[in-house]
Amino acid sequence: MSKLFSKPAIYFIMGSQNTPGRDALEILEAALAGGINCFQLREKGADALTGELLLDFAVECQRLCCAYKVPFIVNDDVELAYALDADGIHIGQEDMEASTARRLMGPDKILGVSVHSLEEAEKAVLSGADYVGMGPVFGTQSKADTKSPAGTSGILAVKNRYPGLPVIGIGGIAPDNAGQVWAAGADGVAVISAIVQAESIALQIRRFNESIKAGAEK
Ligand code: TPS
Repeated sequence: MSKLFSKPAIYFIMGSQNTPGRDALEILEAALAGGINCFQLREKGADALTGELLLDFAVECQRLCCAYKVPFIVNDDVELAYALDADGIHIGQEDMEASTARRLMGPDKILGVSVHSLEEAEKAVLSGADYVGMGPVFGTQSKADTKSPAGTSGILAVKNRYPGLPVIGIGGIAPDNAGQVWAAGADGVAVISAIVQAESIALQIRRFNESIKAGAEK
């Protein structure tokens, strides 16, 4: 795989719980066709798929990502990521130790870690993280146990300490505020609701791409 996040990334995150009454695979395909460059499968909460249903859904997501040559990353579930030979795993602070995930997945898989501070980013780097997801930058409805919005200062601090570490901003990011995230030096924006809930996913991703240029001019 080419270097991770070598160009600004529109990193889409979704689970079936984010698309009630709609076809999640159709939404993923629209996002892939629209130009996302990373995907994370995040099945969470009371309605999350489990067992065979989860496996079948995950296989379909992976197949679509593969067709569009977009990395397929699994949130939290190392067993699933390993079974599918996914491209990577994303670990939160309340999940398995990132260093354990690194050991179980091997040296060649992508390891991402959610962080809220420079200290957590330092620990993630020592655990072998390839990138960190930093947030919530803005207020988010998509995560139940989330911390209060931190703005872009954490991204600035982590990029200052680790210029070569890819930092992905997350939490309430939409095309109209993404410019601030790019301006702070983020390598990507990770997004659930602003993509899932968009009337036109293609148009929304185009707007995200336009925000990259707007951010650079700030
Ligand atoms: C790359 N996380 C922090 S805020 C949030 C999530 C899932 C909700 C965003 O939804 N970084 C990465 N992956 C993760 N899973 C997290 C952090 C954890 P919305 O865009 O609707 O505000």
